[in-house]
Amino acid sequence: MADPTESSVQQAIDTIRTLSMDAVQAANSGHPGTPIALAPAAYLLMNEAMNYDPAQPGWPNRDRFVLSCGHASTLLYSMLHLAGVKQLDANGQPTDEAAVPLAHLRQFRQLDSRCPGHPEFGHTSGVETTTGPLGQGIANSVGMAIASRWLGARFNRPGFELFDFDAYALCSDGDIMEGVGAEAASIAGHLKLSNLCWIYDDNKITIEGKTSLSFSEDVARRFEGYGFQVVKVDDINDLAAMRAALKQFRQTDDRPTLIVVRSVIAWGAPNAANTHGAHGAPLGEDEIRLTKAAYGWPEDEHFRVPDEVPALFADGVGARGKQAREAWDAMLAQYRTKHADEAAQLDTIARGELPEGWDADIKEFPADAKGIASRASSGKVLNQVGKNIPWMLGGSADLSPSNKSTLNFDTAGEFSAESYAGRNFHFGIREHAMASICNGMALSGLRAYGATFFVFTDYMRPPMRLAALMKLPVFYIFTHDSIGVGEDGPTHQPVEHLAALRAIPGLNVFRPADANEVAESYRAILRRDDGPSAIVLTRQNLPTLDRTEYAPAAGLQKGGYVLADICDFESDGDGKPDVILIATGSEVSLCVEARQQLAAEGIKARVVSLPCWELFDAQPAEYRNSVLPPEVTARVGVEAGIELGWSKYVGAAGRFIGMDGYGASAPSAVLMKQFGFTVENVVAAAKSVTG
Ligand SMILES: Cc1ncc(C[n+]2csc(CCOP(=O)(O)OP(=O)(O)O)c2C)c(N)n1
Ligand SMILES: [Mg+2]
Repeated sequence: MADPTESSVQQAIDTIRTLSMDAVQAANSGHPGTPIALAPAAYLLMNEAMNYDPAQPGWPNRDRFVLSCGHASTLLYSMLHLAGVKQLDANGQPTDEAAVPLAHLRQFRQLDSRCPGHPEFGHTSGVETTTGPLGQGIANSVGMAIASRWLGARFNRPGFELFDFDAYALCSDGDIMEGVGAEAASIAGHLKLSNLCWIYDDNKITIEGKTSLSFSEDVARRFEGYGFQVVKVDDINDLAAMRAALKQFRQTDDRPTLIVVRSVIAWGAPNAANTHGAHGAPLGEDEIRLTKAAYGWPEDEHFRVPDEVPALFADGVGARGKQAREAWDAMLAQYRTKHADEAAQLDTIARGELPEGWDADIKEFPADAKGIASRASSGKVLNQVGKNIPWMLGGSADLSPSNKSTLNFDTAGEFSAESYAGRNFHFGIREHAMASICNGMALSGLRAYGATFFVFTDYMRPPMRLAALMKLPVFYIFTHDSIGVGEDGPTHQPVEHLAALRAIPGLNVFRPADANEVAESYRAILRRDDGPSAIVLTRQNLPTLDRTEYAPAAGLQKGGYVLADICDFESDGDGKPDVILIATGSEVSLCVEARQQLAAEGIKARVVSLPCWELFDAQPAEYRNSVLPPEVTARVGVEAGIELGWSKYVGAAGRFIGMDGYGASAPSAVLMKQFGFTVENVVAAAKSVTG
């Protein structure tokens, strides 16, 4: 194809601009100014720079485009429409249907449109990640760049460059101001991710007005300090300068690139340009007419797509991407014959499955009254499964010795700028970016995990929520789960955190009672392919229950199960318990002991272990009622956390033993006693509810 003329490029850019303003106007809601301003960058990326096949937006080695400033969503939708990106089916296979038909763009922000207010992964093919919360997209893109490097290091062979994709992100002042962006940039620079390119829209405008209200740092120097190459472009409409900047990125192989580009929000709109009003309100029909006139566009036409524009994309990214993807397919076919095992692994990754027999090495923990901290049993199980799942990888925010989150078998290795094949990550003290990076890795097919102290989940809540929203099978290892932390005191003792995580729809939260429940938790977590999970673990030892005496730990798969029943009383009465003791994690063994004491006094207690509320609540009513018979209203709930949420299990007639304030600095055993987590207290509560 001959190089397109500058006028045809300009026409394509103006089509993106006008589609974006028309969509916002039709919705009477949205953000027109930034899509208008950034249209040249989006055009050049998609149609000239990226290795991307619109017919196969799931192609594993495609370059990624992340719109981190998700409010500019119409920019992405217009581009996906014009490039002719196809929608993928539920199995990730391309269909003939457009991902963004014009009819959907006309229905921007309306129910069931493929063009929701902010881009949603899984809803619209071509949307690489859900964005809107500023800072998340750029942090995700670091995870994608990492995934590219890791896949390359693990799977490429001489003559087979299967993975070398780049990750591009468009970002705004908000992305650059948010702390998570700084954390992510810091680690990206450290890891020398030269396949990462952020284009920062330095438009000097945010919602409240000029950035001078709150932002005066030298962004370029900051990023140079992180180890980025920084390229400045004075005007986003200077296409030659933009092309040169993108070329400079591609030619740099030792560090990531930040392109700082000046733009004018709502460029070309005679009254709205360069005003903060253009950020989040429709331009209005009159201003749209004036703006279209300024572009030399028919003023009264809406959603106009000149025939030449889709053709330009078809000749550009369409042709280039098809060729690249077909060459890649051919390479993969060859690779299959030479590296069959690796190819089979890639197929398994693509299907979102795990290798056959991945859990075969999980060993049962023998009964042990002294027991083992659940963080320690977790470390063992993590390694037993990790060995068998080559693409399970992750690390801690500088707490791996405490979190027991290291993969310590020979082939695991450490991920660093010098070795991208390693599976142990050092995220540094950056919990927020850690979880966002895990999302980016998961979006690239990897089974990523992050670890820290449970109390610091507050630092990583936004990306956990997004993992749940995007249905990503990321998992989190959280240790030091309660006042059982002991001497570190209330700053390090989670209290409301279980309730806070359970409040996130789609996040499965596991708090296993002993080592065998830990093992079962990993089974449940890794088997899940449609959402994130957290495992919440103790610092202190927990007895390993004798499963010949108590119910098998496999009961965990249903979220909750009868651990110890009233069998001692079988000959006596109606077979129903007098009282049900319900607990999670470290408090389960208290209930087990309390049951024995109650039995000595002729009170029939059932113990229910309830390690995962989300799984339990998803069981049929019949099962739930068999565990917690509605007619047995004498119930005691025990958990070293706040009561929020427990009423649905303990009911109005029940009692809850938990925390209603912060802990204190003292040895763990002292605190457990001080705050009422004793067998006596459980026994007394049980008696009080049985009246
Ligand atoms: C974490 C987060 N905080 C706040 C917002 C609400 N919000 C949306 S855009 C924006 C700032 C707009 O300024 P900028 O990022 O420079 O985007 P521009 O208007 O230049 O496109 C804010 C505060 C958000 N989306 N995410
Ligand atoms: Mg801005």
